[in-house]
Amino acid sequence: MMLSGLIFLWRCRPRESYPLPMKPICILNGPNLNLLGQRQPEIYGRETLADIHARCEKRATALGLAIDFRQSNHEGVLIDWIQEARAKASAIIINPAAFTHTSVALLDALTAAELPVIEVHLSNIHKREPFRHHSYVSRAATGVICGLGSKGYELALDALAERLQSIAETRDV
Ligand code: CA2
Repeated sequence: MMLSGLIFLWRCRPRESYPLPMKPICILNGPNLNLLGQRQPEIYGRETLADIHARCEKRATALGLAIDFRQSNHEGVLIDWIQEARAKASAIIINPAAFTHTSVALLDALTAAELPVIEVHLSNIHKREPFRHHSYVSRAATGVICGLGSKGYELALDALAERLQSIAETRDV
């Protein structure tokens, strides 16, 4: 087919069926979450972080999204990854673990990222010790999911898929 024919077909394509390639969703996990499945199963369940990663990959693929799944025990590393996400990701899902309750630095990094952010906790932090009831990170979060175990990560992906779709549509009109 002539080049002009191809250009004509490209210009006539229905917009909805050719979504723009989207940047990945950055999924960050904080300190000690690498120990999941090994201790405290009564609180955090029996799944390992690798199991949760696999569930997220599966859900993201079904939703037509890409993910970048990471874990660190170091606050500064998480902050570097959030700063990197500002340019390289379309949204952030974060389980900040214990930094949830201590870190203004993570809050500042998430605020500066100017991306949709979903905060996820495996356990219901409001049903636990009083020091876990407050989250610094929530001030920067679009939404917060807690108490639903690893299902919370999948629900966060569902919510972001819808949100990113509507952001893309608004930009298209
Ligand atoms: O419920 C959550 O997802 C938490 O973010 C988990 C954090 C906790 O500090 C937050 O208050 C709530 C703890 C993650 C540590 O996970 C472990 C897993 C197995 C063994 C020890 C720790």
